[in-house]
Amino acid sequence: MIIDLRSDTVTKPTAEMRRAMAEAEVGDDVYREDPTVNRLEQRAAEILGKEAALFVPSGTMGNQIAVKVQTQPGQEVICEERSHIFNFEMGAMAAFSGCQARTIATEDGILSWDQIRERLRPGIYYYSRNSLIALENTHNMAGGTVYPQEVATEICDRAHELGLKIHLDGARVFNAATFLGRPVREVVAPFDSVMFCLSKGLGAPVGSLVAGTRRFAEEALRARKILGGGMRQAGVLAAAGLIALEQHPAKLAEDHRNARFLGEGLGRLPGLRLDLAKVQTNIVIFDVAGSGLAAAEFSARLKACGVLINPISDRQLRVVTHSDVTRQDCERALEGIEEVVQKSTPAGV
Ligand code: TLP
Repeated sequence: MIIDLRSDTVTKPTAEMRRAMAEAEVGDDVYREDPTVNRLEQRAAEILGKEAALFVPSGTMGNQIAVKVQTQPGQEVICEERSHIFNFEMGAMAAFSGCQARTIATEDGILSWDQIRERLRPGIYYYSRNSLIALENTHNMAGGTVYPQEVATEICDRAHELGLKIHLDGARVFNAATFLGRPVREVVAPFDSVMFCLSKGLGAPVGSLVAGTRRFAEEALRARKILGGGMRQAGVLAAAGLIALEQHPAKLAEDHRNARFLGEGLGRLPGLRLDLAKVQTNIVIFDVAGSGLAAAEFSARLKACGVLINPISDRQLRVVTHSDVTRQDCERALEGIEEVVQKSTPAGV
């Protein structure tokens, strides 16, 4: 049996999801006539405490819709240097919205208002205008780190005073809420728009939501259609999404406990390094340089032991726990990792 820790996107729909998908009441969602999609959007808006939400096929589309709706061509979007919206969306903010990213490097993925303030453009006509700030919570490539709520709130409040909009890439915001022990609506309250994924820790096969004011959602609907994201009988997907949204947030704490278990185990192995303080949610990033192996080679050897973990740089790998891996799977994964380390660690390390 393969243990797949490459991402929380790999989960398969549960039996209950599959049943709900088979039985879903559907209609043409481009006419806004799919009752299951409408129900999902309504529930998502309620849970987030936003006026309206729109079902989209992917997190990438949700993020890019938020950029499109809240910027003009030629403007700058401020984001963290390792953010998904900047690194893994193929320059979409330039291609689709005509915007350039102004990135800020941080150690832990968490921006502060002071760092943002320093990068804001002066209001002189020959500068690009800032219009949008995009935060990522949890921050994926920093290792699933979480914004302290007061840091996020300060950024939003100060930005609003200057007339800037704030988008939250909340692909894993339910993980952030779990870590903070707060309702997700509190976590997203200060943001103008928020995207979250059903298809990550929440376990649904497909889909994300993007939410904000009613006016934002109306514009988002147009942007979704331009991107080719107008789906038809999408209720079959929304049905699984509803189960993910209602039931799975409560299960995330277990993924977090498993990640910590893995993090602690990895920390005990010679040749591996990681910062346990950053293991806050369901992601563990660890450095294998001390094992004498490049991350890609480490990953290939692990695969031969039946454990899938992706490299994210020459020396780092990323583990992501999710609802399809148990504590026992994590124990087995640690054994596999130990085996790779034992066969590779240079003597004396
Ligand atoms: N993340 C994926 C990969 O693309 C890296 C993963 O395996 O973690 N925002 C954040 C913070 C994300 O982590 C992701 C996907 C997205 C947006 C995009 O979501 P999708 O894949 O649905 O377009």
